[in-house]
Amino acid sequence: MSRTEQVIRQTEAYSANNYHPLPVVIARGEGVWVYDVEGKRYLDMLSAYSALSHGHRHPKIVQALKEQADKITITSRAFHNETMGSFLEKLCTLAGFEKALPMNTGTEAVETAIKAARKWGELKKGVPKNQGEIIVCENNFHGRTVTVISFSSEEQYRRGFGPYTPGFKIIPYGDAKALEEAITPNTIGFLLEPIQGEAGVIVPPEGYLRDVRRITKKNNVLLILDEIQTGLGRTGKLFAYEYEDAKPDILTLGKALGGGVYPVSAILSSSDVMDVFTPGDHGSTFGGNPLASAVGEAALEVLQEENLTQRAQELGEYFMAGLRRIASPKVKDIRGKGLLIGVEIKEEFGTARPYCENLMHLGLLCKETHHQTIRFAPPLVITKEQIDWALDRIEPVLK
Ligand code: IF1
Repeated sequence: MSRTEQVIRQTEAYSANNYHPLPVVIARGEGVWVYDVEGKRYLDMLSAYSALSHGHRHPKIVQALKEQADKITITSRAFHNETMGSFLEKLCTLAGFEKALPMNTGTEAVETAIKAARKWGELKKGVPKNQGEIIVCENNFHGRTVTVISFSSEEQYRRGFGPYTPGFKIIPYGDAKALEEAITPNTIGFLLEPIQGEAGVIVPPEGYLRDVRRITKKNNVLLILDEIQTGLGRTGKLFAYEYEDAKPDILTLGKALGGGVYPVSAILSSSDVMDVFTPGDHGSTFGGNPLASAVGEAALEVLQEENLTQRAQELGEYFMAGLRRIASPKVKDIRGKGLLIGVEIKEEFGTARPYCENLMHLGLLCKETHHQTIRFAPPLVITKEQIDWALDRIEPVLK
């Protein structure tokens, strides 16, 4: 039995069966490359769903992790630590927000945003107690907690997990008129992804985010943008909302904020919103810990020093053009922004999974989403030559 089969067997013997991974066991990673237990090399075109925008084990980020690990790692928020303030100042300054609240996973950031919006609705908008409503979009993905899947439109993410948290209304994505019609005096927020990742890299119509920003402002509704996947350079802008000047009232970040080495997430907002939290209202054992803060600050420094946003813009256009040049009759659509790209396979040519399996055999790792779409989201440190290397393997598989 090969090492791969041995590890997979052991994993399946003891792990809940909550994923269906490709049959590859990754043992090492460096930049855009990962190596399996047989020593085979793969180009990582998934980047852990955009948590690895800086590439695997970026030296400066690993260095920050190691140095901090030799000083102090966890303190809890019962005491101050010397790294969190510095990290949050850098984050707020870079993103242009007054305040941040650090958490660990993306879902926790989304839950924190929901709590902030609900309390703001009651204290500042004057919505009657427990009547606050948050509007969300069909095919949203914002995480896996019970409250967050309560407003998912994907049956599999909900099945068996009820009873569900009330207070959410689902409208079609990309339709500003539907938003206008859904708003009531009790609406406190509108939560959406600027580009829907898990739904299959769905880019909304031109002008949608601009309209949404105008409509929410006009109705005193908080615009809550979930940039956990699209944020921090992935789409060719620091934040995807910049394409349409749709700066939100609350921004959720995660994934790449941890530099590919540690779970780091946060919400960013104004003092007016953030001040609804008073000591003891909300928290987390690990939120804002010294390790997370040191890594988060290094991730932001590398993002700027290596112009990762600019790279995503230029290399995303280059990659998209290369994919379009393949012109495979099996491809229904190629969409995305920057280095967040989805290639949709026509249903008559089967689902995307076999294409991902074929690409794996050719040394390229990617993942299907919602059956028909192959998602390509390489680390933002990828080079043109590596994109050419990928295209040389994608072409025969798509054809
Ligand atoms: C899985 C994909 C899924 C996210 C957005 C919040 C979260 C995510 C926009 C929650 C997380 C991950 C979760 C992972 C697979 C991946 C994913 F969209 F990226 F492909 F599931 F849809 N907002 N997305 O994309 O962040 O709590 O996971 O840190 O759950 O299977 P998290």
